[in-house]
Amino acid sequence: MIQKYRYGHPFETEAVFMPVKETLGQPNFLTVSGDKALSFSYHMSPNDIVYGLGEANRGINKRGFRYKSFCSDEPSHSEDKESLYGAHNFLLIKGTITFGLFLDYPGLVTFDIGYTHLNELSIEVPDCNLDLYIITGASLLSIVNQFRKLIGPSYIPPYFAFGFGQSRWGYQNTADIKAVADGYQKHNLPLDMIYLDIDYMDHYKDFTINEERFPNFNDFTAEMKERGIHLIPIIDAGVKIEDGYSIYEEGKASGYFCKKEDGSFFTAGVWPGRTHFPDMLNKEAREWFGSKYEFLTLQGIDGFWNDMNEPAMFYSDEGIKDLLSAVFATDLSTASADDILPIRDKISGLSNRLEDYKLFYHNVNGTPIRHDMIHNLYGYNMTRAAYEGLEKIAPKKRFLLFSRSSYIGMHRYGGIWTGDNSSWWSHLLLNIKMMPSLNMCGFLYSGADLGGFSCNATKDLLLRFLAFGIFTPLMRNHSAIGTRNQECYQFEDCEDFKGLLRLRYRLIPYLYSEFIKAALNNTMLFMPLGFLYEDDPIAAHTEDQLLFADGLMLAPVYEQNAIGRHVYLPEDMLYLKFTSENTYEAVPLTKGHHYIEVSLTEVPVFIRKNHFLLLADAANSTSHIDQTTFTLIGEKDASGTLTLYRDDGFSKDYDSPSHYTTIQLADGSLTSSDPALHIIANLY
Ligand code: MIG
Repeated sequence: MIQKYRYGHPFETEAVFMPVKETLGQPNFLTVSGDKALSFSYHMSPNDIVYGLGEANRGINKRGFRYKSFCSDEPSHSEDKESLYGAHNFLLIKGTITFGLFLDYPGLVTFDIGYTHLNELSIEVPDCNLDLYIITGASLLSIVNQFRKLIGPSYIPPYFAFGFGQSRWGYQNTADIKAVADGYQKHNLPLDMIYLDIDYMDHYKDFTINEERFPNFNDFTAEMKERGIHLIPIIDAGVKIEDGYSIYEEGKASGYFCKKEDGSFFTAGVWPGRTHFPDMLNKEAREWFGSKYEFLTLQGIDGFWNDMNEPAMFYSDEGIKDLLSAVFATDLSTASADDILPIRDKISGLSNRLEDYKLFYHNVNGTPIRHDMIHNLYGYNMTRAAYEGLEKIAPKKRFLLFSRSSYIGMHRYGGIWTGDNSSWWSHLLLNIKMMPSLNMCGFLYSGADLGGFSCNATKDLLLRFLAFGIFTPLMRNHSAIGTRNQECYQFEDCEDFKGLLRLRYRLIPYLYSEFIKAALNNTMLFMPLGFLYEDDPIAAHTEDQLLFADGLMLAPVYEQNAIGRHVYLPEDMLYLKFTSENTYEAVPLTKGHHYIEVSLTEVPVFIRKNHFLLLADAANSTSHIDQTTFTLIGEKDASGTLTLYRDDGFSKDYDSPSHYTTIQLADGSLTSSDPALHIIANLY
């Protein structure tokens, strides 16, 4: 059951897809106080678990910290950080009372989850206009399912987007891109996508190509596609101020950029230098910006990543003026550290200043809305602009699209990647912990920068990152300029990567099928163990193992120099250890605690009772995966059904019954509803 409580006159965020009727009175379970600002509190029992918050720092259980929903370009995801790029105000409390809570408010929200007081949950909003939804149900899964129906169906990418992608900030020209394709192909390592970071553009201008470094881009795209590689360019939020640049000129002439109170356009410094921010909350401006993606689709591009859309800014005109006046007011001959340090702070505080977010306005159906009040909707609406634009450009075709910043509701338009992590072991663990929270909020197509974005990756870290990444729908190795080269072939004995990458490709038909079913049925791909084994306290408090789709459990190794790890099995399971793309060991294990040995090139997977894993043959490109021949792995005495979803990988007709094949195992014999399917059953 979903109850909606309305306070004041909330801004229409369009997070909610299936409107529900308002319930009058005060919400169940929570204590509400305040009138100008609202505060919601809840007393937690010591063993209550608080799930949620989507893309957020720390654990699967969010207790013991304070989080702030305020989309932030946060380049260092250290443990103390309260805000990342997304604002996903969904909590799921499991305990004395079990309920879900969604706070639909597009500005700053603070979630104090046992930070100030160990057993108090308190949510603070500096405003009195918002919608609060309370969701109850028979299980955690049912609450998530209801929430997902409320916020609408998840974005579905094309099939190729399940392949492996290589990215790096710093690829300068066609030669760099070709070298990446060569590097992978030479070593027989699969690859479907190479990402183009900001250097493909002419002076970082959106919807331009640097023709010196990327001549005949159209031909280049075609040449790469012939080699099985999709090029995926980045699009940044800020539009360069430059006379004669058509995007700037058009936006200026139509008034499509965000304005200050005096009616002039707000200026922010980002990669292109001084830019204006397209008013993504203005429907016309959104349509205009979205239509611009055609510049690239006409040249054979079929995927994009939207960046810097918190929106991030390095500085504003106002920030620079303020800094300079402080500098000029300081007499260096007499200044003490007390005079200089505030200047240093002004310099380091130039980026993403709250004061700047208060300086500009959006035109929402003719009403000016100050940016900071709806800050968390900007990236959402940039990606919506892209999705809706692409829908007009090619209505029947799916494009790959994901964003850095997001709000609840953006999952209908694209996926997200989790931004600038570091080549740290703790960030592999963070990746593992974040996936289920993202899924709760509908972000199914998501993943982290595998190997880590900042800092230098080592080969063992990348191997372990990939061993988990082979299960994340978005599987991309991405790194920052200036860091150690991180493409798989850059490491010695790079054939060590082959088994992992090719195992991913063996898994793709299964992953794709499970993904589409999760998107259409509003279920999750990654789940905390507690979602299934609700009454098992050990399972419920396990933070480093996940359930995956319908029937698997994952227990990745995430510590350096580990030769394996402890695993807790909440029930008997079949333990599979992939030792290479074609070999694996299969051992039935009993419920309880185990230590499993896992070398750097091995992948552990657990199959639940009466469930199966389906593997295709290995391939080096999604276009070469044979979708008619499979190996099914399960337990000898298992009986059950697996529904396999297949389609052409780019159309949008998900509902056709012809896409579904039922594979059934009973009493050791296998049947399928598609006679053309060849399945070998390997039962243990
Ligand atoms: O200020 O485009 O998160 O993935 O490589 C950095 C350069 C801007 C941030 C993104 C990262 C990307 C980088 N961008």
